[in-house]
Amino acid sequence: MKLGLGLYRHQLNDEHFRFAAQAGCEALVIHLVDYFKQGDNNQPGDQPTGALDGWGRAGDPNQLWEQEYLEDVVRRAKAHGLEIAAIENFDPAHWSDVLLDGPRKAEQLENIKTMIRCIGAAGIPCMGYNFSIAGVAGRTKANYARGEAEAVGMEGPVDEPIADGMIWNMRLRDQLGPGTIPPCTPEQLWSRLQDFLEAVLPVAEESGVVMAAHPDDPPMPTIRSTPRLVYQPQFYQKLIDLVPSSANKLEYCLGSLAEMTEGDLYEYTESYAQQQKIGYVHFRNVRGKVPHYRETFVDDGEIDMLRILRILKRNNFQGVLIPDHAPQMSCDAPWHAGMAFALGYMRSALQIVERETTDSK
Ligand SMILES: [Mn+2]
Repeated sequence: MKLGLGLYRHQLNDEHFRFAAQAGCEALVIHLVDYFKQGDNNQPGDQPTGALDGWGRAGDPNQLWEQEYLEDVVRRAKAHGLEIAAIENFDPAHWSDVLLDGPRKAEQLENIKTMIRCIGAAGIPCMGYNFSIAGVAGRTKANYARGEAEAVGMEGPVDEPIADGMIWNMRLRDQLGPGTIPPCTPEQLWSRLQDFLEAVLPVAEESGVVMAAHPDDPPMPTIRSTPRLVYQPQFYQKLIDLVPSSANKLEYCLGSLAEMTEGDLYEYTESYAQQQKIGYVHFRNVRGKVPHYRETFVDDGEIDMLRILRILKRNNFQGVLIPDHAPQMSCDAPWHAGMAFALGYMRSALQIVERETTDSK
């Protein structure tokens, strides 16, 4: 197993690569979407939460990620001993009509295939995605974590409809509305996911890229009056079985999974790990379940993190674990301190588990 760090687009520079290397990371998961562009409600130093008008402005639908740019990031990270293990999240502008079944769907699917070929050619082995209309929405931020550290949580359902012009919690244009996005049933959304996977997975296989699906965050049956796909652990199995492929895997978010109301996290982690379906891991902890939960420091939540690592090791998981989110610590560099704390814990936990022999558990 490898220790990794997730970096936002504005952090893809030598300073942050050094920070990751100093914490003992071997890998990075990078975000190419700028969640903070024209986003007055977002602090670029932390994970985005935003308000009802979303995180910020999505990118240009016609400006695709280019192989040259990806190769440059890979090269710059490699200079610090870091591999790029995955890209996390498509730009909403790149697949808005894939999610909404809109008029540009066929064109956008072709664009996504083009980008996956570039990702593979640049030597990046995984693309993380979250197939969702509302995206990561409806959460709150307050001094929820230990020692009054600022963290993200949920304070009940959020079902205000989404204004036309928004998708995946970002704005496709400056002026939203006047109406709301068209309604969608859960069956329609599963069918859209199937179309997406059937189009993309053969190209991903050819390109040496794994597609890794994040569960819904927060894992509610609906957010903002739109259905969700993976809001209980068994729906991950449904996603795997929907389009069988060696490239169809999971962006295994322990936090979102633990926030779900059903299932035993350790049992189904064993099952998904045994099937070799875990692409990479969001290694974070939480207290409570939807619609009332709090993100916590990695050592302070309800998940037994060492037990998870032992399950992953027993099933020969060799991929990357990243902190995902961490509470902000009170100092001049709240994001860095929160991440350094999580990475230190993770490095220690990994050393403990890697040194155990199989028969000593
Ligand atoms: Mn996550």
